[in-house]
This record gives sequence, C-alpha cells and structure tokens, in this order.
Amino acid sequence: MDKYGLIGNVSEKVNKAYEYAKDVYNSYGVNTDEILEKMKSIRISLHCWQGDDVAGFEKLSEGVSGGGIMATGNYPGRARNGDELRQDIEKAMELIPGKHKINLHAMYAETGNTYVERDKLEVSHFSKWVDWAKSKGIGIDFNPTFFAHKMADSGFTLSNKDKAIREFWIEHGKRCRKIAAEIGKELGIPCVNNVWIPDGSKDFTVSRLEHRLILKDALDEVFSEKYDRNYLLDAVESKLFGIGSETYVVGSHEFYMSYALTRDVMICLDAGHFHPTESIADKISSILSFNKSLLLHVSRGVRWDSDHVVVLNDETLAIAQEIKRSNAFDKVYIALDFFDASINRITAWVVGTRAALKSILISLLEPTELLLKEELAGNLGNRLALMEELKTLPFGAVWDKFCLDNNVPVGAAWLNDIKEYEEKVLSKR
Ligand code: RNT
Ligand code: ZN
Repeated sequence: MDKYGLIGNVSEKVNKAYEYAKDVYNSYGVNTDEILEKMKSIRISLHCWQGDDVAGFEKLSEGVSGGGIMATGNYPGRARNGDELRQDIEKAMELIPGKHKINLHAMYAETGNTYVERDKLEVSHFSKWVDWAKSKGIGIDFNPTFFAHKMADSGFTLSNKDKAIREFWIEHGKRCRKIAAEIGKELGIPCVNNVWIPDGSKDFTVSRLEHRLILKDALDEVFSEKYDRNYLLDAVESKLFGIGSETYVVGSHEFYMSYALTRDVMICLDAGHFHPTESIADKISSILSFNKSLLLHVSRGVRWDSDHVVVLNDETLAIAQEIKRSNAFDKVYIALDFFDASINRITAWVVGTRAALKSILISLLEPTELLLKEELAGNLGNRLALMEELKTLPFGAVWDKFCLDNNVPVGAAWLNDIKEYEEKVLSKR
C-alpha cells in the first residue's frame, strides 16, 4: 500500500456513512449534528514537551531531565528550539480536529543568548509563544519548572529544609503565576498554571510530616498574590511515586486534595500518578462534589511509567464518560501529559490527542438520559444491555465526519502527512 486513507471520493463516502450513523444514534434519542457542534467547543491542552523529550531551551540538560521525568528513545528529528517546536506543533494541529490550547513549561522560555535564571523569568521571555498563539487564535497554559535544575538536585524544591533553596523556588513559582496571568490577559483566554514538584525520596524518610508542613507554607507564599480568574487558574498536581522517589513523595494525593479544597485552587489528577489499578475516572465526581473545577493530565501509565502516549482504551473512555455524566465539560480542564521519544514525536501528539477527542466524542454520543431512565426505574438489566449495545454503535462514522468538517485527514490518511513532514523537515535536523 502506497498511501493510507479512503480510496475515491472521501467526502461522499464519509457523508454517506454519517447519514446511516445519524439514524442509528437517532434511534437512541441522540442527535449527532448537535454533538458535532458541541465537539467544536472542546479544548484540549497540548503539552509542548512531547516535541523535545522534556528538554527545554535552557541547554542545561539535553534529552534527559531530572526529577524522575525521563523520555526514553532517540527517534530522529527532536525539536531543538522554539521555532522548530512551534513548527512541529503546527503540523500536529493540522492533523487534529478542533481548536485547542498549548501547554508550556517555564523551561521553554526564549531568552536569546543569555541564560535567565528561573527566579528572574518574565513574561517577555515568552513573547514569541504569545505572539504565535495570538496569530493562531489559541490559548496557552503554563507550568513552573521545578525539575532539571541544580537547585533541585537534592530531590527537594518547595519542601526543602534549606531556606535559600526554598526561597529560590518560591520566587520561581510566584513569577510563573504572574507570567501565566499576563499570558491569560493578553490572549483573552484563562491560563491554567499547574504546579508539579518532584519532591520526595528514594527510601524510608523519617521527616515526612515536616516536609509536608514546609510545602504547605511554601505553597501559601506562592499563591499569596491574587489574580483575576479570567486570566489565571491555579492547579496543584499530586503523585504517588516517581523514579528516584519511590518511597516518599511530599505532594501526595491526600496532601494536595486537602490543599486544593482549603485554598480553593484546582487539583490536577494525572492518570499515571496512582496505583496501576486505580482509575482517576471515579475521582472526578468526588472532587466536583466539593470543588468547582479540576484539571486532568490525561496520560497512560504502564507499570512504573506514568507517561505513555494516550490511546482510546477503557480508562481514557471512562474519564470522558464521567465528565459527560457529570455534565462538567465546562468545569474540567483537559490537558495531555505524555512523552515518547521512541516514535515520531508528532505522531505521538496526534495519536494521543485524537484518542482523547475520540473518547470525548463517544461519551457525548452516549444516550445518558436513557441509561438514567432505566437506572431510575430499577431496570438494571436494561442499563447493562444498553451499555453493551452502545459499544458497537458506528461512532467511527461520526468521528470521520468530525474530521472532514474540520478539514483534517480522515482515518489513517494523516500518516501520509507525517511521512512527508519527516522527509522534508525532521530528517534534515
Ligand atoms: C510529572 C508530572 C508533570 C510533568 C510535566 C512535564 O510526573 O506528570 O505533569 O509530566 O509537568
Ligand atoms: Zn502530569
């Protein structure tokens, strides 16, 4: 096979299949045209760090970054600077239906030929990103970078017992919130600023409480400045364990749950940050019972790695279903977090984002009212039977229609674009 994709008149074929799918969904009371409209409003935050193996532009660390974050593989064509990274993200966005956001880390600052320390960063160091996002009409999310830095070498940043180290990171955290708020204001789209720190240790730690109390106070300082929520939305991300912090992580789930609820910031649930059999899907409705919003890092944990490329599997689908069933697409901020350097990096972005969008589409196509009706009537056999039937409805035809309407390749045809881009651009790097 020379090229991927449907042979012949693609739009004619997609529209024909869509007409049938429309009838099928209609028989369950679902209007697919309305769902396609709703899909247009879904924004996924595309993480820039998939494009360069979480290396950043500081030139302190090439390829591998500390803090238990490690991209494995050496597929050719890694983006080496802002222009290359933006070019690659643009390519990915051409192959992903809908309008989305870009998720930046502080280490993607562009500071010319001078190194700017993390506690000295300003919004001007991100002006290229902001101008670019403006020209595309997309929003930006942000993250302070608490890893891959000499001040993080001890394994402790905001929870460090050394005041000087702690204050360095507090200042970094404060500056990043200011930068994020300015980005949000400039773009007119709220900027989600997510705090994740690597703090923890490999083996039995005695002063567990002390580090947590220090972290609590340090975070209070980071969050002391109040910003307009139309510009900045704060989040804190928990983790169970990391590479090199297997026994103790200061920012555990319980720690951040309590923090988020008492400080009125969002908690960020990363799908790869829990026990392998623990799903974040069921946590969504629990958190929404107490907090008005939350942030998700959609990822795929595999054994000890929390960051494999997202695919359309039961877990990803369950997350989308929970948001749909809680009617919370306006309360749940969806970001992606994975990095794979062993395959074409743009392929990784496109696979993961398309999979996340497919799971959202499937969840929106669910006749939730019907399921609820059976549940309410106590007919749990019907509820189960319907759920089984729904699994084989022709959502693929609706997905293809969504791609067609949004001018992105249908089916696997996007792989032809990747091949061409690899030949013309990536192989020359
Ligand atoms: C690490 C966290 C965090 C990072 C990014 C790069 O375990 O998941 O979100 O992956 O900030
Ligand atoms: Zn994450």
